[in-house]
Amino acid sequence: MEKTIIVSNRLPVTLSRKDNKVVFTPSPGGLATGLAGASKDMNSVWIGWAGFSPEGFQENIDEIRLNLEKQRLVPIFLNDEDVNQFYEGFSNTTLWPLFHSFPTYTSCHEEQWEVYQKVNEIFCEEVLKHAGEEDLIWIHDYHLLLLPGLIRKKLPKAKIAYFQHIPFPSYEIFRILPWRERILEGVTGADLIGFHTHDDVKHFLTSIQRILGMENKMGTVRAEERIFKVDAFPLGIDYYKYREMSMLKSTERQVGLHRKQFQDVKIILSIDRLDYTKGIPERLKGFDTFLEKNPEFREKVSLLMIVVPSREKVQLYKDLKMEIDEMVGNITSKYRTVNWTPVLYFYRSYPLQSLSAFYKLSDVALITPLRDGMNLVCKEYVASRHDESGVLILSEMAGAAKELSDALIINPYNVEECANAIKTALCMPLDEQKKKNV
Ligand code: GDG
Repeated sequence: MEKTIIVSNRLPVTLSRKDNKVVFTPSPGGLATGLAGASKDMNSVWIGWAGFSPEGFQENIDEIRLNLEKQRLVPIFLNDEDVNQFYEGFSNTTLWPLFHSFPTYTSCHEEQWEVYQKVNEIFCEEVLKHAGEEDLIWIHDYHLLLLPGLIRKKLPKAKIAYFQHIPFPSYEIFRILPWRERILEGVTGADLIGFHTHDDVKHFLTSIQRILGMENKMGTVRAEERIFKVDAFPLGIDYYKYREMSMLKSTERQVGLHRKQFQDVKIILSIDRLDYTKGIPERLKGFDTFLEKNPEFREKVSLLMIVVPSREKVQLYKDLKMEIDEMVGNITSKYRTVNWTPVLYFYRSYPLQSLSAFYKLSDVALITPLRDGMNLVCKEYVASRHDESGVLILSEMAGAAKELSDALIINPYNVEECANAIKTALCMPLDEQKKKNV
């Protein structure tokens, strides 16, 4: 029987060590959320890095494999040096900034590219242990751009799909990459290549046309003996899961407790992984300007800002964390009163039900990425408002802005526009909020 083999850099669970024991925790981020539904299919397996170096834990490996096998998960173990060059290096300091159109943050190192190729080959070997030509091999994201081509060489008739969760940049930016041909030759080994938006599709098609000379007709490309298709598949969320969770008695109890504490203070919510693409300093500037220009709102509204730790070993992320800490400190010292804190800032992750309570509690969600493939947090906010109240302020740079066009759409670089949108959101009559959210 045909299987679906999901392949991504990370498994949906991450392994780590605590008190000499191996601990399993859910992996953070949108990819794990987005694929949660697909991976429930009993006829699927998921191959990915376990987030764990086996060094010193060799005797536990069989036990770990067995434990994961029960969940249809297949771990790949990488040593610390490979992780450093492949993940922190090429994936997160070359591809991530370039694909999010931050060329000045992009660094290109030959040694990291070498390890990127090597790790894609390690993934290929693991996939070949599990896949036959009748199976569907579904590869996810920019860590594995070479994998479709590598598998195609070994299994010429395999059904391969590649989906990219982050944006694809314009040709003018993509062409910067010294290994651009090799990357595109890798991806175009797939039969179906998907992105969140039509803009990403357009950018990708231009790049393969200009760099590989591949022409397309309505997204269909003929390449030697094969045909492949490129299209937009905007990723959604499990709407009913978020809706139902927000209606649970236990969630309502949590909301009640928070409400008691906040009393009549309105809450503006933001949730993101720590990342310079998420526009966190820009959001703080917008909120600061809003409080500056509208003193009558002081003590009446707080920004509840959850930042989930991510890529903490990368210098740029360490710097960003310091910048955010400092900005929150400045806003606090400028406006805080004995009874009120303007920014309630939490640098940690929360269980899903606590997020649900935050979504339900908050009058406004303020989502301001400078660039985002889709952004699922804004969709989760709307799904969690079962009475259809609440206002979403959303950056036009998020893929989701193409779908959630009833939100207050802003340019996150425009501080005044962000500040004005906050005021509009806080003053919006309930019937207008409901009209926008149905
Ligand atoms: C990439 C692309 C694209 C957040 N904090 C906690 C937590 N989360 C969950 C949210 C949401 C997910 O993580 C974040 O998803 P996003 O889409 O907002 O962002 P990325 O992680 O950057 O995801 C993005 C996505 O892939 C999917 O294709 O939309 O553009 O960058 O589901 O709820 N979950 C828990 N605790 C937290 O503290 N449990």
